Amino acid sequence: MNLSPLQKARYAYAPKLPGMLRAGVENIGVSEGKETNSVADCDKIRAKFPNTYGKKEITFVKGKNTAPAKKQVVGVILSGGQAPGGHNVVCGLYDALKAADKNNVLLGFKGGPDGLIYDKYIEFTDDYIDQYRNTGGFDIIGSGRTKLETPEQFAEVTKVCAKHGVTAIVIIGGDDSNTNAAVLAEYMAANNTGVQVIGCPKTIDGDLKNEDIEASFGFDTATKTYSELIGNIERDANSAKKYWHFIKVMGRSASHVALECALETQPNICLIGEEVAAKKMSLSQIADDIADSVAARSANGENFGVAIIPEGIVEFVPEFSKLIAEINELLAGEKTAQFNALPDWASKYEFIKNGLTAESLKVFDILPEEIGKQLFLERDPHGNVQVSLIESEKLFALLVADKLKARKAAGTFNGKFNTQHHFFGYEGRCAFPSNFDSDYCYSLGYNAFMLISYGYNGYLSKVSNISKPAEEWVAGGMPITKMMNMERRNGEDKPVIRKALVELDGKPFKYFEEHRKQWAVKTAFTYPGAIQYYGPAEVCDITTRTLALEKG
Ligand code: FBP
Repeated sequence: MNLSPLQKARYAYAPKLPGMLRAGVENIGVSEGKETNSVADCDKIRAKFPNTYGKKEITFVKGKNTAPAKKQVVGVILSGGQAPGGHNVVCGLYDALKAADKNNVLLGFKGGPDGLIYDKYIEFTDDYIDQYRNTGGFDIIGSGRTKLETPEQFAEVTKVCAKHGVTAIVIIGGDDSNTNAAVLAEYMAANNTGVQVIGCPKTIDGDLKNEDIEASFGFDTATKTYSELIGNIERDANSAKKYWHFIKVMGRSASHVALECALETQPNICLIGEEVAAKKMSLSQIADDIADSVAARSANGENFGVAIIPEGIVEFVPEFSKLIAEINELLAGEKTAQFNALPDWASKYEFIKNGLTAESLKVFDILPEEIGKQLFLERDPHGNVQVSLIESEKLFALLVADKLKARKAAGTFNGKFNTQHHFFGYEGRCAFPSNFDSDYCYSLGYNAFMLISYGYNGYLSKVSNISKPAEEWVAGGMPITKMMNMERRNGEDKPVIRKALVELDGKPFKYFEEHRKQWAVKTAFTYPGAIQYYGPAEVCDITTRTLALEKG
């Protein structure tokens, strides 16, 4: 393999563990805290998880390791979208497991949950693991989005575990994957398989967090990567002074990524989906707000700017999500083929016009034609519009252009509005993990093994106090059921980990809200630059503005 100088250097990086995990596995004791309850719907969650509900919170401490001696064969999977640091979770898990006993085995099941169901795996060795230390990506074993949730799947997984003598499974994933980890843990306990299940909190979207999990891994590196790019664009905009840049960033169901990038770069505009939903804003209102910023800046002679748009924004606009729901109905089942067979856009438009309510047709008619067509082109395997594929960065640029045209005609706008569009998502998901994510992920993996060795089941590996230097981090575990509540999913009430949306009364949003009026008019850009891996800790090891503000 050809290695870049940075890759060679990163192989040699020694991730920092929390203080209490530094003395070696034989010197890690455990302290059990209070019994736990789920965040809501306690009775219903308890009824669904009779074997794993209400367990105690765990903190590791410096002291004698009292875990029973046992040979461990651990299986690990990566689940869902890539997030920087996933490799280090596996490396931390491997190192702890081998430090406890050289005969312990780590199996990597390939391609996500499918690997566990269809028994596709590799056994990790030192040589194999060493190629992936402190690197981005999930290519060590691959990932997948199969949901591990049915009794049939669990039965297959149980067979695979029995075949290899697997004692524990580690699931590295987001809120849905860890919900499934909790269900699998309960199944394993109810069926006396002896297999433990431990989760690790992953997702660049940042929406797997709560009072116990301060951040999901990958959010730090991904947002730093996007912020570097946004800062570079801001500097270009401020140099050329001729374009408004509309930048969509990943983050499907929550706007944490957009908010963090805005805190890092101080753009003129940043939309926050949760606010749009709370204020029931319409597309037209949002476009008007952006047009106000364009006009105010133009009046100051600044015909340029930067707007950040979260990927999931359209789903937060009430009138738009209603339109999408109606389109999904309109094209359900056979009707897609009927629609596709229509010869031209005019006849397709007629079909649409007859199928939508007057209210939704009005919204559809506001959309630029190319975006309107996108709603009918891209369907997911369940026949739904793939909202994340809608080019919302273009949508808002076009809607703003329309507003400004009208203002020009009315004599209230006299400036220029030329746009560029960008989408930053995949650019950040496999970046070399920052020092923070390298350390945090390695710690999560190491800690996951400690939970296994002490016999815990249905826990999420928890490393907290992470806005402080790693020495002060606190390692432990939290029953996943503590993070759960009942939610309506596909027409059924299901126990799920509560997804963390941007809190409009939280400190990160409040800070943004206090400053955004000024940023909308003045050029107040900040340029974070590239992630630094070597140098002073205050440059290289600091984590996100979101976490800094949340932790005060
Ligand atoms: P996870 O929730 O699985 O971590 O993935 C998040 C994400 O990166 C989103 O930001 C994005 O919408 C999605 O994955 C894209 O995934 P895919 O490329 O599989 O469509």
